[in-house]
Amino acid sequence: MASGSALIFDEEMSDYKLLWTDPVCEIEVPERLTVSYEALKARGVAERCKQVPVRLATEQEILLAHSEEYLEAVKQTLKMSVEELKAFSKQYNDVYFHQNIYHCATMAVGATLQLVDSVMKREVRNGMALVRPPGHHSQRSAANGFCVFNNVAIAALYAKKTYNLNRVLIVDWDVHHGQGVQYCFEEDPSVLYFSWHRYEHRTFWPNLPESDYTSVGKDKGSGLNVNLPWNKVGMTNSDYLAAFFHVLLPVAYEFDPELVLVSAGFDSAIGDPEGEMCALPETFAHLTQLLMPLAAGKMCVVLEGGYNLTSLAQSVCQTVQSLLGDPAPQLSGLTDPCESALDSIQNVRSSLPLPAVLSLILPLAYEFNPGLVLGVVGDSGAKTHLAPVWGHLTSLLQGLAEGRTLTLLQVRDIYFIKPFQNIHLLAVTVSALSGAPVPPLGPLGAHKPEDVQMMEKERQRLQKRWSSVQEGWGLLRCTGTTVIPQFTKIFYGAYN
Ligand code: Q6P
Ligand code: ZN
Repeated sequence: MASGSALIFDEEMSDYKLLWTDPVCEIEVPERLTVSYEALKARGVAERCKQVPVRLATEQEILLAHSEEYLEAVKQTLKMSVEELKAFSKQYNDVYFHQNIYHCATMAVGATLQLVDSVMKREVRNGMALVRPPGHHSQRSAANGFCVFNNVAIAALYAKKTYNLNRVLIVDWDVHHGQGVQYCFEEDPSVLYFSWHRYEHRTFWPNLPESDYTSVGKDKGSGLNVNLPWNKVGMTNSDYLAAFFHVLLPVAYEFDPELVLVSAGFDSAIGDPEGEMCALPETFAHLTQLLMPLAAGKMCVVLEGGYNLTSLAQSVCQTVQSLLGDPAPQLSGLTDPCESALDSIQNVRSSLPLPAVLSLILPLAYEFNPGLVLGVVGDSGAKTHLAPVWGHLTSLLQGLAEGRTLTLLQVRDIYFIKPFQNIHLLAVTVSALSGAPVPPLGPLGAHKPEDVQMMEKERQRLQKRWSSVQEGWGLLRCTGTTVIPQFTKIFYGAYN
């Protein structure tokens, strides 16, 4: 079984910078990379990772997502004078070029592909690539928003091609919309793209109508592009977790990815001048952990934005520590999301067919903020097909109580009554408790109406006490909502 986390970084990617005055571009500095790496070293995190060398991407790899004309144009920049670089940059929006950026951009793609290879060949379970320039705004024939080549889009195309993958999930938690990634996969049914982003009703950069929740993908890719626009600044831990519980995790579980790629921008963290959001670095430990049960743990995290050097470095450390399996710090004071976040979440939920079950137990548990998680599995939970579900719940609940989880298997007789079922359950639960990857749940079938009704009854019962499952947006309000049947079974056991 794959274990360990890769860390991919090379100081060479800090060898380019803005050469003229430009207030928009001045925040994208070489120190972004060096402070992140230094923080990982200072906390002893870097040395716990498998340090994988970078490489340069081949032209063929870059051409997976870009046109030949564009590649040739970018290549010319290595011979340009400062004046020529300035003029070249002007063709595009919010991006600057430097004689060394072509080299760094090629290395950023190569570093990302090294990470994909390490994870797909099971040399490590997961990992992070610290790269510059970032990628998610870059398009087939255009640089944009500090991005030259689209690292994560190329990684998804490369992974699909090299490892014959049918389902890749891209989670873009950068505070800007990765429109370049959206354009690349809009019609592709094999890539699910999720992005949240500062939008403020289209008044925030890049001011695109297609960044709104109404862009759900086209043709065969319909339903596989998920945009969650934030229409106010100041979003908090609670808002981010609510977005995961009520939007991303349900769709991601239904999609059942074979690989998870994260466009990890930390300009969505507190103190960032671009994002102006309020989520703490510790929240990224939880976001990372909540994605780890997917794809049997195969997760590649790739740096995008993040312009407050303190907040960036702390957030990077939190993310890598979660990848390594460290318990996530407790988040206190979680409540229901703010009005504006709720509105965005409702909007995106009603524009997509959504399964809903995780939306009950996770918000409740996070709001309660327990000091210990006690799981009890009875005989009814011991059915063979439910064992992986317990594994997933066990993993997802490990974000609570700093990972202090205790599971009680209450089966009548573990060896003599249905020994296979019980031992299977035991094996999956123990492996989840020890932080090992859980087997994917596989395709999820349709729900039964009585299960949906039962869930809604539970929510109504619970809403009197818990603000995180209030009427109006809990599970079942949107039409077309489906419930993951395997999870529903567990809730019968859990609440009755
Ligand atoms: C922001 C450009 C915004 C002007 C509004 C991974 C990194 C990024 C780039 C943001 C470019 N100007 N104040 O790309 O998404 O953080
Ligand atoms: Zn950004």
